[in-house]
Amino acid sequence: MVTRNPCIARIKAGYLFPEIAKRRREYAAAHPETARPEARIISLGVGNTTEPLLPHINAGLVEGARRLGTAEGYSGYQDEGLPALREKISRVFYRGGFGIDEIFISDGAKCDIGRLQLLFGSGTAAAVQDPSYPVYVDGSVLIGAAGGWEGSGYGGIVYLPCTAENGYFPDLSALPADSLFYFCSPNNPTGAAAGRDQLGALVKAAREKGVLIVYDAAYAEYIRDPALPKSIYEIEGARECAVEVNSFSKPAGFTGVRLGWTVVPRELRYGGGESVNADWARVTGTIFNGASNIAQAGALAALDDEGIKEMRTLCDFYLGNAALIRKALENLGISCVGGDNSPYIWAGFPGRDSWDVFNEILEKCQVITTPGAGFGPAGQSFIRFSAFGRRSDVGEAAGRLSRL
Ligand code: PL4
Repeated sequence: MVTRNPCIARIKAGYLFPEIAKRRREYAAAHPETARPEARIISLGVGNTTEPLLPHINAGLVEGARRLGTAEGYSGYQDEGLPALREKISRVFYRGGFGIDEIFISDGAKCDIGRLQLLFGSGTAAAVQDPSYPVYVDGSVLIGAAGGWEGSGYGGIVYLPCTAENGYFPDLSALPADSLFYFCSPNNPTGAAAGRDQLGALVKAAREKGVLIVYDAAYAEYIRDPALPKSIYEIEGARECAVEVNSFSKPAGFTGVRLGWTVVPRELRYGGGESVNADWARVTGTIFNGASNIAQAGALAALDDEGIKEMRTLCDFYLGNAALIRKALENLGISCVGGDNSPYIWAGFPGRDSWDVFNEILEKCQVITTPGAGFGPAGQSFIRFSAFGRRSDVGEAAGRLSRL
């Protein structure tokens, strides 16, 4: 018989979001009254978009599908992505600063994070913001990432706490040399968006320590403070130390359509001088066959002037939800951050176990949330509230929070 990859035994038994879905199902089964509209369970848990696609972007998708049914418009494999889309991403998000060979179209940021981990193998230490999106840690454990870290008993990952005490920005002196650092801004789950000086310090530390930053900008379009950078490449020197993953999921509502991209600058090198860009082309060329051409047509429309306006409208809508949730929590005296440049609110319940708070909110309010401990040790005693939801549901959930 074949043997199991031993790394699989080292990841936590259940991935966070399916675990929450399971608890929701169990609660609903044990509480038949939740079938009644007034007692229905409302989710402020997983960050899943709920609003219909906006018209211009939707028309782009429809037209993309229509063209595939014509001799002139048909297209097959597109490997790294449609050149027109790569050029447009460069123009809209990076002021034309990247060539199309530096922008790789993907089926989403999460998928590329998983594939990126193949570039570095098991010998490279991985560091994460703590708390952070669980894929960075679980994916690192799956490829057997190890090194530079002792005693936590979990996977060879260095956790850099991001707490109220340090303004949700890590102590960079603890960043291990020659490691991979997953950095997400605006952060999931804390909602903290790093400032220009902070990202400047990050890039400086990465260059001094030989660290490669995997910068996850999946929520960049939620930034409303014009002083905050939306891309790591707004910082000088980042091309030599960072890749950036991004996605149409949260700004365009493409969570189900599936489309993202990764920027791998030509200047980026491993310690041995080899090109990361060339390896990424090789890896994706080998194990990825390109994103849907229909989704890419939708993304092209999203990057038209009209599409950009629609993305802003959609993000503003979810930020409106975030404001409602945050106000409801603050009215209860619960201290929160986030929700202003991000669709997540990070609420503190000092001294409490976050799964216990999750259960209490579910039982008293029939509202699903995400327990902070699922994002890392520093998430204990916190709850993440997602602002993705129908406005009527979010208003109802915010009202029910007064039962806490
Ligand atoms: C549940 C920081 C959500 N099943 O849609 P993608 O693949 O382009 O982007 C996923 C993604 C990438 N980076 C960050 C993210 O927060 C997410 C999505 N996270 C959440 O609630 O934390 C959805 C989670 C989904 C999943 O596992 O990603």
